[in-house]
Amino acid sequence: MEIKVLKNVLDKNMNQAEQNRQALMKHNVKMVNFISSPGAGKTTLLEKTIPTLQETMNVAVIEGDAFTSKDAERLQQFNIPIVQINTEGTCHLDSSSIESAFAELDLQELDIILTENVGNLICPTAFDLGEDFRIAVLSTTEGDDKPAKYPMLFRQARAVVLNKADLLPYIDFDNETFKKDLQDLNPNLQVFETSSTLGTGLWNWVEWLEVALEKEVKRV
Ligand SMILES: Nc1nc2c(ncn2[C@@H]2O[C@H](COP(=O)(O)OP(=O)(O)OP(=O)(O)O)[C@@H](O)[C@H]2O)c(=O)[nH]1
Ligand SMILES: [Mg+2]
Repeated sequence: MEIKVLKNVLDKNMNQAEQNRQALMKHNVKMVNFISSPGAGKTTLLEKTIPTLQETMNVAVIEGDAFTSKDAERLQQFNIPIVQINTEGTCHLDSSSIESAFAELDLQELDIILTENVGNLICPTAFDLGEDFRIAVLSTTEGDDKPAKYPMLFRQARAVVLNKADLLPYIDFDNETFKKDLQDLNPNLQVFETSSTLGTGLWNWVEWLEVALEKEVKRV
């Protein structure tokens, strides 16, 4: 019985995700879904990524948080459309909340929507939002074993950003194990090493993201 209920929830989510995808394609907007544990650095990475994207594209952000609009407030400095979704304790965004966010945005005027999911390594992976691709953000302090222990996200993601690289000298993080586990899970995965606070490694990441978004345009 419970299994059936869960299946219905996921089916409903998938149907709405497909509609979201159609709406994005109609307006030629690309959407990226950023997923990580709480505090890995999604918002900080967005703070460092948006200024470059903004130079050539019309960017909007959908901020998913269980509570508060703290992250949306941090991004207000960029003068871009931001929609805050509070899930009131639920551990992930779903496709119907994204549909509601679309109603607050002028898709016609946009090129890209960056979606920051609720901080969680598991729940968001089960909910398609209609995005073009997913980015996994992992911080060094979470440990090199996280891809092996939480494989779903790393199988699905187009790229992994290993953030807080500035802390590597102070912690026990085996880069070889980390990269090998990623390779085993998903050989096509792009891996970037960044410090979003110091601003290192960001150039490669942003350049790759711009190209990946461009490819999405061609695919559509
Ligand atoms: N040392 C270091 N700290 C970082 C880095 N990136 C982010 N932080 C810090 O990590 C903390 C969490 O960063 P956020 O960007 O808020 O993380 P988040 O993933 O958006 O968090 P949630 O939205 O709550 O899931 C903040 O104190 C940041 O300053 C980094 O590259 N190096
Ligand atoms: Mg955040």
